[in-house]
Amino acid sequence: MLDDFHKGLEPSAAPQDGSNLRILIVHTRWNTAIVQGLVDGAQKTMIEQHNVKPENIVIESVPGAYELPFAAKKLLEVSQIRAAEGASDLIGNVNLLDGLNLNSPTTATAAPPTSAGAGKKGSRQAFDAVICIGVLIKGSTMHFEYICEAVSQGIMRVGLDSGVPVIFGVLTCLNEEQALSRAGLDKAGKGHNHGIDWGSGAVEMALLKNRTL
Ligand code: DLZ
Repeated sequence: MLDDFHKGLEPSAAPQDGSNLRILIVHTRWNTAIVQGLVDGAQKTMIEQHNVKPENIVIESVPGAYELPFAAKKLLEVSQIRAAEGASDLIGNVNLLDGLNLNSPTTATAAPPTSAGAGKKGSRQAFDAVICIGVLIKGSTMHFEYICEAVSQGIMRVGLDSGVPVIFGVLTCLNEEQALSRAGLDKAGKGHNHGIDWGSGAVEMALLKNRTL
């Protein structure tokens, strides 16, 4: 065994300043206590370690993990449209779905993402990254396998199709103990909150997306 073996995400060598970034977290309402721990870990890490402004982290929820890809895609499109419109009342934890017809074909009119106006009060900025957070726990049927496959493929597709990084923050666990441990909520206190890694990963990938070579 190597002495300096690092289990989990090795921090990036480059500085990861998220002060101009706007990040969307979409989380499920299944297994809420565990999910909340993961959301908290991601949010805290982005604010405390990467200087993301609290008002630039938008948090939305969906019923279950299966709904994550759709919500990520839809909310990304909405943020891109609003950024393009340049309207001024979108900042903080606003419900992006308010007043919007989720069945409208917005993709056709979606403008490219922009980071213009980052951090200015009252400005609109498209999301620079999305973190999809959920916890899937295996039951006695094949349901788990189907949802895991669909969600992981769906989340990958949203990222590649939109050009905006989407972090796969979904625990796929064989039992509740595994999930608690991976949210840092196990009784023994030996677990690790993967939300921390997802927060750092979102900032790193958002900076990569915005990088001009
Ligand atoms: C139905 C279901 C089951 C059995 N288990 C979970 C789970 O462990 N974690 C989760 O996030 N969602 C679960 N769901 C709900 C599905 O993701 C989805 O919300 C429904 O099938 C409706 O599309």
